[in-house]
Amino acid sequence: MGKALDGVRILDFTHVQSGPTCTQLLAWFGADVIKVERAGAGDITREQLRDIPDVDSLYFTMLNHNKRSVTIDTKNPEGKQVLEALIQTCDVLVENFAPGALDRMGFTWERIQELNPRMIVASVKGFGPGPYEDCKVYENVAQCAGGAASTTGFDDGPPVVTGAQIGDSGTGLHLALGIVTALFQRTQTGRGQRVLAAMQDGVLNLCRVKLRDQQRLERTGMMKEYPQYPNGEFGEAVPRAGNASGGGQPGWILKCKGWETDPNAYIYFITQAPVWAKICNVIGKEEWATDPDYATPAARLPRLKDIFAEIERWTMTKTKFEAMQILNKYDIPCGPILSMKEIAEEPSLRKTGTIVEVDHPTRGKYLTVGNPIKLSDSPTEVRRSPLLGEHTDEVMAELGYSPEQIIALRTAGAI
Ligand code: CAO
Repeated sequence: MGKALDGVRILDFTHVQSGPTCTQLLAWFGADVIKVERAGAGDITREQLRDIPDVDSLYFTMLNHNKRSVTIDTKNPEGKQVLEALIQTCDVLVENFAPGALDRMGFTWERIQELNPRMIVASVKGFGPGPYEDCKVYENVAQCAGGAASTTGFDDGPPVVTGAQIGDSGTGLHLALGIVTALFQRTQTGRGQRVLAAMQDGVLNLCRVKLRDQQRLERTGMMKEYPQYPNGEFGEAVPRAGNASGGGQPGWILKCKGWETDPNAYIYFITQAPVWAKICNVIGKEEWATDPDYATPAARLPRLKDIFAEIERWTMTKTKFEAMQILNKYDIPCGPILSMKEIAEEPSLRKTGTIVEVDHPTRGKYLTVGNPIKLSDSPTEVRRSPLLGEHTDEVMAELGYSPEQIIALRTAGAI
């Protein structure tokens, strides 16, 4: 079966996490992704957080599936020529170097346009134009600058970063959408264009509801669904809301049976208004369904702490899975707190290809997260990440270099 991006060639100049997330998705959709790395070293993540000596780390392998790897010294004059040949034969150049690095290599937007006017140049940077545009940025910096950290955690504690890599993987995802959109526009205009996804912007986009709340706060001085209401204090900025759920459907994380020893024996419980009577029945507080102090969402808001404490008395008598089963019967929205171990072992995620076991020549078998976006006409096959420079000769031959020229370039240190 064909793939959605069959025929699209990507010059992948990405490293670490944000850029590689993007190009991996494009590769899963069928693009030919040629990852350019520095000879001898490669993407720095190959050697970061290694669990097996001298073997590509899981950090690298899990972000670089379905790609080919070529090693080129892009600061060597002959290496630059090879890169020019690649620019002329690819549709998209994706990069997430520090600001200015591509220009310093000699590959300005103008130069790339000269070489290939159809080329789409897609970049991840920490910040867009402005006071921080020259800064190098990693995941947690973006989470802090994009509004996630100031709105995450508990009111009486410091800002907290989230385990979800919204700065890196989140921005890679934004960039991938920009690239396919630019490819689509190119079918009309015939021209390439620049695509920029700044990590601060990507995080802020995911924190959209918090900017909504900032304006609500400024208008009304409070937000009733936040745990600060009615007893705590609201300041000038959106506060940290602990585990409260927004959107007017109060929720909280509650202990389940075994919580004393299992750090993940918890459930997320939402007291959705239409099922309030059912919740009262399940937890044995039938009288709350008609008691004016509890019967309506507005009446419940100032009592949420006590209400969740009462519900927790019930959830603590059940495991999170038992509670799920019972609550689902009544359409009460809830979710178990799943550990990574539980997720890794979940058969249904294996079946859908969301968790995939991959074999690697030096590492052996490992688990990865497959393509979370499922296309019915473009199924994803997850193939192992390339070894450093594994496809240099293959790609050079495709570019028209003879075996002798390849040897000469290697001798010159260009590849
Ligand atoms: N041959 C020769 N030189 C190469 C090369 C190659 N194949 N590939 C890269 N280089 C050079 C670059 O040209 C650059 O050289 P100069 O500094 O002389 O211009 C140099 O390698 C280092 O690139 P870098 O500055 O991007 O790398 P770093 O490790 O210092 O910084 C990072 C890493 C991620 C902080 C920075 O790249 C960045 O801010 N990127 C944008 C934001 C981003 O994506 N952050 C998320 C990363 S995932 O957490």
